[in-house]
Amino acid sequence: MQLSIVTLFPEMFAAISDWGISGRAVKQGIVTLEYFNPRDYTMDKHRTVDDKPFGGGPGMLMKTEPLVAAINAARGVIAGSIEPAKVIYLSPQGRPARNQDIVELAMLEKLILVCGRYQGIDNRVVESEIDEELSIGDFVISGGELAAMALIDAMIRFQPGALGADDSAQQDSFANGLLHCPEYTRPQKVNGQGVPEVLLSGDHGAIRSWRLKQSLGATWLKRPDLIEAAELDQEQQELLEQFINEYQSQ
Ligand code: 9WO
Repeated sequence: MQLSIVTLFPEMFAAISDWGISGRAVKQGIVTLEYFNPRDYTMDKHRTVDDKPFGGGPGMLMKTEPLVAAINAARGVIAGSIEPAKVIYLSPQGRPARNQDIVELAMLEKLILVCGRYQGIDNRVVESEIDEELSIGDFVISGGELAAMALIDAMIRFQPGALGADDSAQQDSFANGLLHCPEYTRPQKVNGQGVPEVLLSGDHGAIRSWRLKQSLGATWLKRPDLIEAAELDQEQQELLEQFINEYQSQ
């Protein structure tokens, strides 16, 4: 997968290109990251990348011409392919991204991610250059880079070969749309708190069933919207009913 990133701060992306699972995927060539810095597409002596908003007020916007030039350069480098690359802008005004969006984006051969800074970009650039505006949550951060990195990391995890076999299997178990069950490691007592007995039993069937039940219960408690959307099979419905009964009798 080829990811072209339009950003004033390409160095920030070392956080994903140099570390951990995403870093390994980059080194293995599973994903290719390329950067297009609007500052490199400026024409003036001061290499200006910001500009004042019409209507006045405090704050600046990204200067339009260098931004559009950088986006077009990103399109050009990956031209020669059948399909034009999809262009995504990360902003709090975007549609909230979900796991299924990541799954679908991860299947694309190429993608252009536009990272805004300051108070954002000229709306005509959104209308003419951006295919989709995505958010990673209802909060404002200082620029699109951290949001882009979160998306990229999540997409990398769906690339074949990016995860080890163990992690791949785990990722599968998240695909059911449920929250993860509680986990415990050593020591067996922490601040006088023990570990659920079943996890020490060695009974793999019982452990699997307990974990599924806790997943369903955690999702029901913390994310009722996800339970609503999930299509639970017979076993899952029964385990959730058990969880709810036990929860309500406590
Ligand atoms: C900055 C600002 C400063 C003063 C008054 C109003 C203001 N609004 C903004 C603003 O929204 N800046 C954004 C910074 C412009 C687009 C890039 N930035 C950004 C992206 N912040 N947060 C995101 C983001 C992206 C995806 N998901 C969540 C947040």
